[in-house]
Formats: sequence, C-alpha cells, structure tokens
Amino acid sequence: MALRLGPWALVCAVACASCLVGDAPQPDCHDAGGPDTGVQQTGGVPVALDAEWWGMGGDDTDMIWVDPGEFWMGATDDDQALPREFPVQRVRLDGFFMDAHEVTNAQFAAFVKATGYVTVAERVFASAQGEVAPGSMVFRQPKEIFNLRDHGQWWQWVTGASWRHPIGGEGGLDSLAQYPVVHVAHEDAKAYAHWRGGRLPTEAEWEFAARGGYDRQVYPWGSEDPVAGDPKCNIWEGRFPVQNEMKDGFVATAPVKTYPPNRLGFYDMAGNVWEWCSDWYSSVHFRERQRLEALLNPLGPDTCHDPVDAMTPKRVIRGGSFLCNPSYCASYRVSARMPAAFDTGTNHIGFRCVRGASASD
Ligand SMILES: [Ca+2]
Ligand SMILES: [Ca+2]
Repeated sequence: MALRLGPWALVCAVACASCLVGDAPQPDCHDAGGPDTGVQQTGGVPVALDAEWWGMGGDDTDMIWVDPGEFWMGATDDDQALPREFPVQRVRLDGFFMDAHEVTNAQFAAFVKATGYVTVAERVFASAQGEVAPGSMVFRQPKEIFNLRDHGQWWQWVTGASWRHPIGGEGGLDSLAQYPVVHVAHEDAKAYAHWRGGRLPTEAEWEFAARGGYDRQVYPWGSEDPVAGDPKCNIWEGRFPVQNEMKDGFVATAPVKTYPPNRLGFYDMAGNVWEWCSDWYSSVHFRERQRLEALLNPLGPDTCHDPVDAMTPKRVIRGGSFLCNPSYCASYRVSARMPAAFDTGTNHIGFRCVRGASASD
C-alpha cells in the first residue's frame, strides 16, 4: 500500500529546488512497495488497477506513430543543463504511438465517469499527525519573495484541490475541458493509461518524441531561444514567481494545442504541464548507464536515487511547466529531467500516454 508522506513531502516534490543544488551522494530511496502494488486507501473506494479496464476507454485518434530510430539522449548544452542530464548517450528505440497532446480534463473526466476512479488527491490519507483531508499543492503567485529556495513562498497545500478543482475552492472545470488535467499522481496517470490500453512513456521515448528529429538541440523546435519571435510554448516570462509578462498569453495552464507542434506533431513538449514518465528518478543514472554501444529501449534504474530527498520515492517528470523560467529551472529543454514524488499531484504536473505497435507492447 502506498503511503502518502504528507504535505511536507509534497512541498519537497513540487519545487524546482533540486535545480539549484548539487548532486551530492545520498542514500537511495527505495520503492517501499507503494505505487504499483494495487489497492490504495481511499476512504472506502477501492481503486486497484482493474484488468477489466484494460483498453476499455478513450480515443486514440490523437496518437502519433513514432518510427523506430536512434538518437543522442541527454544534454549537450553546457550553460543550462544540470549534472543529472549528462553524459549524452546513444539510444535505440522501437516504434511507438504517443498522444499528440497532454491528457485533457475532458479525457480524464470520461475515464472517471466510466470507472469511478478516485485520484490520490481526492483521498483521505494518514500522516504522522493523523488523518489529512483530501487536497493538493497549488501555486499561488506571491507579491514578493525572500529567495528562490524557499518554495513555500509560492506553493500552498489547499484542502479540496484536485483535478476537479485545480485551484481549490469552488473553482471547477467549466471552460477547462481542453486544458491539461492536473493534480494527478503517478498512479492516477498509470490508471488512466491502463484504461486507454497504453502506458506512460519511458524517459527515452519521451525525449525522442520531444526532440522531433533534431539532433542534439536544446528545444523541441531546435535552438532558438524560447522567448524569441512568436510564442513557442507556455512558460513563465518575467521575474519568477512575482511578475509574469504573459507574452505567451497565459499565467497558468493553456489549452492543449495552443502553440505550434514540433516536427513530429507533438504539442507542449516544452512547458504547459510537466509530464509523468514511467522511469524511477536517479540523479546518477545517466552516468551509471554510459556505454559505447547504443542502449536498446532503456527502462531507467531499478530504484530511485535523489540526493536532495532520500525519503520519498520519485518518478521522472519531463518537459517543464508554465512555471519554468530561465532564472529558475529552464526545464522546457528537451534533456531536462526532474524528480517528483510518486504520490504527488500538483497543478503543474500532467501526462500523456504511449502504446506500442501491438496491443501487448
Ligand atoms: Ca505563460
Ligand atoms: Ca508539457
């Protein structure tokens, strides 16, 4: 059974603070049998992945086929990349289908309607201090901040916040049908993908699709600065987190397909919402896996290793969000990778699905 580690763990997980610190060695944080092992506490509603859900729902017409191929995975841009993005490694992948855009509220609502699924953020959970009412972490723009390390200045635990109420309170999904679903934990994303007859992408699949055929470039569109020319993606323009120039038109999330797709047809591979991958996060994995020969369909490490917080198992998220800014994390780069607590949804993490060429892939 997964154990939610409470608001503090959530705070640790939502920030880009790990962008700002070194990768000093720390003990591994191991999967305690949590995120993949079945029934979770929900306040009475069982939410085990149901085999009968497999492939029952959704519409795959917005999936794009990615041909098999090889690419250089990892960072080559020395001035923005972090140690965990190095070294670059040749990777070979089988072909796969991937959603052209982030999963939307409308798509997720259809899943919940069909299955009765209850997301992690909607469940009561136990902490050391007792039962905690359902809720999630919400970004709130402060008027001023003291530094960029104390992310409690702009992240707040909001009781009642969930995918149904992205900012908590009475705020609902009216007019947000085509916006990316948020406040989804890793297991929520997996459950949806299962219903669709797919799965979450590996880091390698995600990066291959994000690069769109560009070889060792920084962004999904090539090398041009994100803020040069017409808006390319939804990020934070201005002084994070106190001033947003909104040149891209949005302070928070934007509807999917608002900005041009990359050369393969994928939207929002940079910015809008972070996207869950299937890999465990390890800050040293790229160094440990380095080989002369190409890696074939890499699945990531067997366990999590995060020198910033060794207590909370974390998966990889990719692509950055509407909160990414050059002064803070610049994670709209195709090689950027971030740890996120497996049991955490926030209002800047979403996902998209993949599936192989056959139903069994
Ligand atoms: Ca924006
Ligand atoms: Ca995205």
